[in-house]
Amino acid sequence: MDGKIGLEEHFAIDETLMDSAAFLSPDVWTELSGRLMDPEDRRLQEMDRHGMEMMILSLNAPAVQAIPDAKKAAETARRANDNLAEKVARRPDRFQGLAALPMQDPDLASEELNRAIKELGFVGCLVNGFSQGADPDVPLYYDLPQYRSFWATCESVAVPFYLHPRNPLPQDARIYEGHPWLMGPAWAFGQETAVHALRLMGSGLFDEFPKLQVILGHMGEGLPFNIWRVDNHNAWVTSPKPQPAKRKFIDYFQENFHITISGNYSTQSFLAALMVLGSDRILFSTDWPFENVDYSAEWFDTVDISEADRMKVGRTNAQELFNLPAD
Ligand code: GRE
Ligand code: ZN
Repeated sequence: MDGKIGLEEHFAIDETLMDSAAFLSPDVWTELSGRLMDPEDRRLQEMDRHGMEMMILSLNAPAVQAIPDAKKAAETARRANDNLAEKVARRPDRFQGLAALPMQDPDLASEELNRAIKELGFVGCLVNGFSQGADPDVPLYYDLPQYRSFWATCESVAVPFYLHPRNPLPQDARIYEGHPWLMGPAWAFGQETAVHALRLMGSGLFDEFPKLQVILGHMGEGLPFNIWRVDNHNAWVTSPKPQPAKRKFIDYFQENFHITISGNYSTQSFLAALMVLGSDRILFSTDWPFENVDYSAEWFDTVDISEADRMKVGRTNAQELFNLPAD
């Protein structure tokens, strides 16, 4: 279909570029770094060739989240966001922006989110999993109490928060020892991000801020397939549930989350996700430059769903979620 909109579409700036180097073998680094630093020539060609009208761009990973000094993290986020604002200003019809945020410090993150939305005209934010702060060995997950003020800001500016993957820290990755091929996009990204999303749900965050919208990539990082069991585990045990959340996990998943198909072009998984979330909460994306645009576009254009659903997932859900002009 023509007019597709993608929202997991990355770029890099000089100081974050090398964060992506370790994920791919050195022989493809020339290609990948070229894609990440491309001044929107190649990107536009790919989009034109595959019926993609718009990319909502975001910084590569883990970038800002892995800078333990909060002030430095905030400066890097500002530079990345200013760079992205220039890309958007050159072609606002083809590019919009998601803000990078220094989540090491909830106040600095709120400040940068406000600036990005109100001054730069961004349509949301994208954060690469937990942040490393003053003690870089302690992952800071955003269900922690100090983040409630940030979430209040996020709800007040009324934009979605894309929770993008990063790898677990080495001390939390011992299960992968000797199996490095399971790190990154193969498995560890999804596991890490799914648990983070479940932490947000279980913490009661969405009881306090029921309008928040969190986006997960990669067909929902496994959650559509598994969330039923999170709610159901040993259902005969009737003692009070220990988590602060007032409702079932599935309720938050269906009301406070959207997912994208980025990098996960499994028809079986897509159909399962459609049954769990419905076609209003699933959105097209490619995960360029880590995936090719053609992989995503050619699969999505022909996958066996109704044309009404294809239009929603490919385009109109993004227009609604990000308040883009409707057709
Ligand atoms: C991503 O952004 O999703 C990503 C990376 C690195 C490797 C693969 C991948 O940041 O999909
Ligand atoms: Zn990505």
